[in-house]
Order: sequence, then structure tokens, then C-alpha cells
Amino acid sequence: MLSRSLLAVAALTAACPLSAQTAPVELAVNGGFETGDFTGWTLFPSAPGNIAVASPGSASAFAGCINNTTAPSASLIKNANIGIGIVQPGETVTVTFDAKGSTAIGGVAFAEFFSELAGGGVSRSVILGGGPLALDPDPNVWKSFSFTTVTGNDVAGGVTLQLAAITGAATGSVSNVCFDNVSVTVSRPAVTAVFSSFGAGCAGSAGTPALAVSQLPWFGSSFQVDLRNLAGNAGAVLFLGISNTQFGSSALPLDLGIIGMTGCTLYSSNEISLATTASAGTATFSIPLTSPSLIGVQFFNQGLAIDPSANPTGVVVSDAARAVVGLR
Ligand SMILES: [Ca+2]
Repeated sequence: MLSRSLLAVAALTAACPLSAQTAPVELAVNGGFETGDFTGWTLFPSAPGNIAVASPGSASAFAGCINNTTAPSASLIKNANIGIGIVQPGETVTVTFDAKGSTAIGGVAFAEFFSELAGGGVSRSVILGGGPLALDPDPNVWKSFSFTTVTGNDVAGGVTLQLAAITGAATGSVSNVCFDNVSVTVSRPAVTAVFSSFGAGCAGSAGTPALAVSQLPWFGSSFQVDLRNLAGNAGAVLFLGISNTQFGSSALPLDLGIIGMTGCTLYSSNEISLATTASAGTATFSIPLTSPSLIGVQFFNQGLAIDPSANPTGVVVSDAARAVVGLR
């Protein structure tokens, strides 16, 4: 019996390698500068003439560039106070980015990482790599950097990645550096994404409205839900709710015949409602799943649409779905 148990354990281990059970969670905001500006970044000086988004980036459209020719001074960009509520004290963080540029006569580039207290101040401050970044000698060649570091004992204010171009005191000191593909990740248990339909819609003039998705709700994506079988250019709403058992003081599912929506049933609460207009019978809703706080969160969906001839109230509903935001 023992050997049979060991075999079972071995088979289970082979089927579920440990490496497949965690996934990186991206904390950086606009790390690729692909918004074409510094959205998500804090600049210093705050209104600099020497910090700009430039094209092209590293295998992409844009990069963030600092052209510091004022000696001695520091110009920097930072993703400040990211990962609040996600990153933990004493946890390993991986920082990667691409950089290129030229430094001379005492000019240097640094990547620094701070573990932030809630009210300002830090519990830990690290120069990634222990010193200036060793850029490629060719100022036009991007070089990839990768560091791991450990957070301090208090990260109530999240963490900050600061990328700095610093000049020395000597005349002619320069630090011209571009950064791109900036990533700050922590590792978390993987979560399987779920989108599972339940319940039934009620018939309208163009069939029974139905929810449909082309991909599952994965963290980091823009999750798209279609509401199909609607009348032409009908106004439509998608309920996003945390409950499939309670809508205000009413228990779910709730027969909507009581408000003139004959044969229609409500399955989801509506903590958030998204509204749009259908095109050719389909309404499309887009839900950004970019906040790490959404990982593993369960929510319910149900669509509603205007359909004046369908019932006395003139509103129909779709089936419903249970969704879980996955991490892979
Ligand atoms: Ca880029």
C-alpha cells in the first residue's frame, strides 16, 4: 500500500510541477511608455525640459528618456508607491528594464528601489546592482537589465522604482539615458480564470439575449463581454455584481415578472453597471483587469437591453455568468 501511495504522489507531482503554480504579477504602471507620455510616472524636476518620451522605444513605439547636461544635478523618473496592498514586507521583487545612452565626465545612471512607509519615508533603500548601470558602449544599443531585491519590513506605502541620470561636478559632465520595458513583479499563486454561464435569458424581438466571451478573464488583460441577440441598436447594460444570491433586500434569482418583465429572471447584483449601445444586435463591454487587487476575485455578470415590444416594461435580460479573474 505504501508503494502505491508513493506512486500516486509521484504521479501527482509530475502532473503538477511546482513551477507552474506561481505567476508574476506586474506592479509597474506604463512601464513601456506606450501611452506616448509619462502617465503613471513621477518626474523630477517636476516640469523638466530634459525628460521626454522619445520614439522608437526598445522593440516598441516609445521610451522614456532623460537628457541631463546640467552639472552637477539629478534628473529622474519614478514609478512611485506602486503595489500598495499587494507587495509584502520581506518579499522578493524582480525588476527588469532596457536602457541605452551615454554618460561622460562623471555622469552616471542609477536604478534605485525603495520600500515605502505609509506616511513618507522608507524602510529600505537599495541601489540595484550596487552601483551605476553599465550601459552598452554604443549609445544606440539597448541593453537589458534584471535584478532581484527584497523589500523592507514595512511596505504600507508600496514600493518605488527610481531611474536616475546624475551628473558630476566637472564641466561637461553628461548623463543621457533612455529606459523602456520597465517591469516590477512579485510572484503569486496562479489562479485559473473562469467564465461559466448559468440561468436563462428571456425572449426579445431578436431572439434571447446571451452573454458570450472570446477569452477568459485573465489579470492584465482587457476582458471583453459580448451581449448578443439584441434588437438592432438597442441600449444595453451589463451588471457586474459580487452576489448571485442577494440584490439589495431581494433574494436572487428574482422573477422580474413582478415589474412587467414577463419571463425574465435577475441573477446578479449590480455593484458596477456598464452601459453602451448595441451595433447590429451585439453590445460589447470592455472590463480592464489591470489592478492586482482583482486577482482571484469572483464576480457575476448579466446583460439587460431595451426591447420595447418584448414585454410591458420593454426590457429583456440575458443569461448570467460567474467569472473569476485568473493569474497565469
Ligand atoms: Ca516602449
